[in-house]
Amino acid sequence: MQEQFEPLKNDLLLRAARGEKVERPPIWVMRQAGRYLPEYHEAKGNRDFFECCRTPEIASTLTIQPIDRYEGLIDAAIIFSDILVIPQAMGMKVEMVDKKGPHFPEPLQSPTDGQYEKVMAKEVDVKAELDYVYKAISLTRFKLKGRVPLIGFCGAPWTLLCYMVEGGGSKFFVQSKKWIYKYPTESQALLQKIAEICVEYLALQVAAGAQLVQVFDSWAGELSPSSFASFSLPYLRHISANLPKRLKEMGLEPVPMTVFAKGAWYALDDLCQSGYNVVGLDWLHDPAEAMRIANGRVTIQGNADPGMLYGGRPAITATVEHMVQGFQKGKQGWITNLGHGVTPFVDPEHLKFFFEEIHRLTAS
Ligand code: 1CP
Repeated sequence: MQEQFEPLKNDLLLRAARGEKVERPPIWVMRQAGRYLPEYHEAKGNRDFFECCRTPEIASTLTIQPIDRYEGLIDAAIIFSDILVIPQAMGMKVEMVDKKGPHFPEPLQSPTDGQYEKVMAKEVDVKAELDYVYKAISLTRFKLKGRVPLIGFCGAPWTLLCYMVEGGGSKFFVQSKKWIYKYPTESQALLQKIAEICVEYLALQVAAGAQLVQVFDSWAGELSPSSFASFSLPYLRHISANLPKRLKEMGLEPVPMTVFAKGAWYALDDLCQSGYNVVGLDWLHDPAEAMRIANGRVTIQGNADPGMLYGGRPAITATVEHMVQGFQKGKQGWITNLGHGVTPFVDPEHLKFFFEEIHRLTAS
């Protein structure tokens, strides 16, 4: 499969992820494809969000839009998809409601509600159910012609459990907390099942052409340090321990792996030895302090507050200066990113200025 693609012209991201010395830190941002871009709305039209994910031609177009717009400024593409395709593959219905976000009409209510038993009993054919993602990845690799590497991803077990029991985004996480505190054993069985699907799903993304994979634990910060240790970390570790084994079985080389556990500042030390090459950070961390804790064990990815993009040029320059200084100019061990995804109302020109400032301030 891999031979059919043009050789990579820019491998900065992969080298930095492996901890090698680099000329400058690589740059990309989470949610770089999406609602803040006028060309996204134009290409999407009034198509349903998941229909875009399921149509390789559209998914690849949306993936490449930021690479074209920010030509020469960013160093990676991330496949246009969503973390909620795994619950869909597990047999749950998920809709994307315009301006509101994801909605599960039938969330898991309790271990005896019938839905849970159905989800646990279903043997998921990860290859067949998510075939459209692999096709989108291969088509995108083909269309990228080696300009930048392509990142594959999945949601972390804990974050996916939250959506499956809450039925969508949440403010108080009532159901998620009910599940882990009232039904810990059944929660762990579900987390394990999701983790196994994640391994197979990421392996098949790599087989299709993904060159680095990221696991998004967007709701890690809702857990306490001890509940993170019971309900998130073991499953993140399951993925990092088993993905390389699965790739080997498939006759494939390992790829760098990134974990992004948003809000889990208390777990940085543990995350630095959780089997991932890269640890993504949100903006609750001070860059210099995070580098001190990481102490060369992993590459750090992050971590500007996406909100500073609303502050205009002076705010962007000040944020980049602080970050570049804390991450020691990023000649080793730093991938530049925001601390979370680009938000919908960001001016694409401000994001461009953010990229330009990183280039300017890391040039030596
Ligand atoms: O450019 C990219 O980053 C690639 C595409 C991508 C990724 C990596 C999308 C497209 N979604 C995701 C991951 C994702 N999806 C996460 C993890 C990252 C994060 O924390 O931001 C999460 C939590 C989701 C769930 C989700 N999907 C939400 C959040 C809802 C909530 O609970 O607050 C929303 C709004 C979506 C829809 C979505 N996914 C992606 C896009 C472009 C959109 C917006 C769709 C639209 O309205 O047009």
